[in-house]
Amino acid sequence: MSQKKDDMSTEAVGLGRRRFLNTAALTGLTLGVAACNDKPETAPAASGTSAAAPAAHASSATHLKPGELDTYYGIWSGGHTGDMRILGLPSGREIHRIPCFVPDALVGWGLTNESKAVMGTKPDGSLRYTVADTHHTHASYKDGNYDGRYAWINDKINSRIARVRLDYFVCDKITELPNVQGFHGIFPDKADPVDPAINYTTRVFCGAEFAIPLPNNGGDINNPEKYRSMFTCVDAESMEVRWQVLIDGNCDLTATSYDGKLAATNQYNIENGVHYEDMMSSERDACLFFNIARIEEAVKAGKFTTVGTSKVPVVDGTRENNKDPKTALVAYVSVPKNPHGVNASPDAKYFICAGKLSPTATVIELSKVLDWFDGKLAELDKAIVAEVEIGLGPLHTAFDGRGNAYTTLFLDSQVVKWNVDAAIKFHAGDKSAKYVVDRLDVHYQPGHINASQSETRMADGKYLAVGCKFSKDRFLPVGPLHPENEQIIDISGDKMVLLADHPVRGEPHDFIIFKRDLLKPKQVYDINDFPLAIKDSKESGVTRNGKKVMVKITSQAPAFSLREFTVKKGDEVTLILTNLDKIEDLTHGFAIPKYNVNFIVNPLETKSVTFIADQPGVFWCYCTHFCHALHLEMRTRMIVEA
Ligand code: RUQ
Ligand code: CUA
Ligand code: CA
Repeated sequence: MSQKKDDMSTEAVGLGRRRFLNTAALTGLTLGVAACNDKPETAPAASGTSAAAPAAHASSATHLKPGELDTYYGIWSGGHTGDMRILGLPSGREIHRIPCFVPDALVGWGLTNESKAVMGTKPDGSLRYTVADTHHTHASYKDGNYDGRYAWINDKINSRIARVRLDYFVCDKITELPNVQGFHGIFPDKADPVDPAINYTTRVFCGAEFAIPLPNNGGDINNPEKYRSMFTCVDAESMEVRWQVLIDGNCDLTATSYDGKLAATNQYNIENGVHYEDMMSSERDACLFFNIARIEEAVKAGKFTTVGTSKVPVVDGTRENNKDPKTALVAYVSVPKNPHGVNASPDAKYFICAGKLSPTATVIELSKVLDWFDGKLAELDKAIVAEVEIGLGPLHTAFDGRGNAYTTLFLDSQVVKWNVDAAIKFHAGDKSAKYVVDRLDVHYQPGHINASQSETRMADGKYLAVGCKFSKDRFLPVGPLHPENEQIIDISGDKMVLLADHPVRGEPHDFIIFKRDLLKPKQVYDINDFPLAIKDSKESGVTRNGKKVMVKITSQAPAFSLREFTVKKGDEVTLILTNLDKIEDLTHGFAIPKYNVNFIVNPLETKSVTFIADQPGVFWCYCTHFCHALHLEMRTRMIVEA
């Protein structure tokens, strides 16, 4: 075991390239679990890699004393639970979950009229979708750092993008992207490509992984060569879709440059294959670079089409029509077959593509891509300044701000720390350049990785979090479904030090970590933010308009403003509840037995629900959220007359 790792721990990976590609393709089929089956049963041996024993100072960092606060926020995607999660780091404690795409029983997300309006409903008022698959989450920028306004998260299943307000930690908008399926990569821009005054996020880019017939309305089903995928730009403020780019191949992960000029997507299906085998036939795939200024000029000049019933401008980014660098909207840089993550280095110079099926990382220099667009670089692939072997199954890369990259190796179950400058030197011919700095076993099969402030100009190289897809033996067994294992690693020294394991409910993918002072959350709402707010408890009561009945109630611990209210069987009841308590942490709930209603109202928040009073009788509506010594007494009687 240690011998094998030793072999891997130098640049001269002893594995024949061809043999690797063959086995990797096979292992890919079985999710590469074979690679972790040969691990010892017990905790990992440390030979050949960083010591697994935590350093004293470091381990105390993750064990906060009671009442001590974390120094970093983490924003985590929840995977197919469809939510966003907020963690404190370095402790790794989960502090909050923000429902976005799927209903949530704690807050009444998907039940209240306000949340349904965000989520989207069918003509009959029911939710359009109740499943989602969130993968990637990133936050808004200013001056190359997070500005605390928004975070975005994708839903791969239904091609939706959700925005979360980071002042209240709530989802406030969801947009469904037209003309695409399998929306996967997402990244906000960090500046405007043209106007230097706009040094903050105004666009969010979305890559679609699956190619479909365009329009997808029953035609071309049997013409896979006509299936296409698109790269989409969403307006960060309005959340409307601004434009789309038709491409060859597909989109996987997305990255953006600090100057706002370039966005990129990795592409594993250059082959435009419809079947699994077809997607792996080419030795090289691509990383696509989008020239944002040119695309927006083309849209302005009317050089676009539309697809089906969608009004969104679609520009042509296909290979055939983007050969001339001077007019190209898209540049197809080649990268080894079936790559995965693409990540922007905090020095703003490079995008790094992880090889996945290839044991390599590819370093692409952004200024050279811009040179190509300017006609100053004859051969686009000359923008590749390094392509080096780092280990088996590279997926995603994080940075420490000191020139080092940290890439997850899915098949090796390791994180490899490597130096970008040294890799560039090695690639340029200096075979004495030692670019692999360190390796650390993780448990097991890591996917995403991120370091504190890694996706900003202020990468601080303190902590690394690794999302391990398999936890196997790391936690008490709880039946067939294992939690995932999020591991926290100290990267402040030369050697990586594993600090802690955390079980997490499936299935987080991506996450970001940033200093806590970048956020200024509000803990009490502004009552004026809610059009339906009942500002005075004296406005409470029942008003009727034919069969439509409006019930206005306020809450103030430990009582609701109405002790009872009466409606008639068959009424369409809209109940509005404002929480007039303005004290931090004083949340109330409102449940109606037999009516499938329960939601919470935070301080000075207003919510409403609408239902048909179809069952006559007495229904004790009660507060579900512990608020007061008399919390149990906090109720009101709904009388439904037959
Ligand atoms: S992908 S494990 Cu959905 Cu983020 Cu790479
Ligand atoms: Cu109000 Cu419990
Ligand atoms: Ca491929």
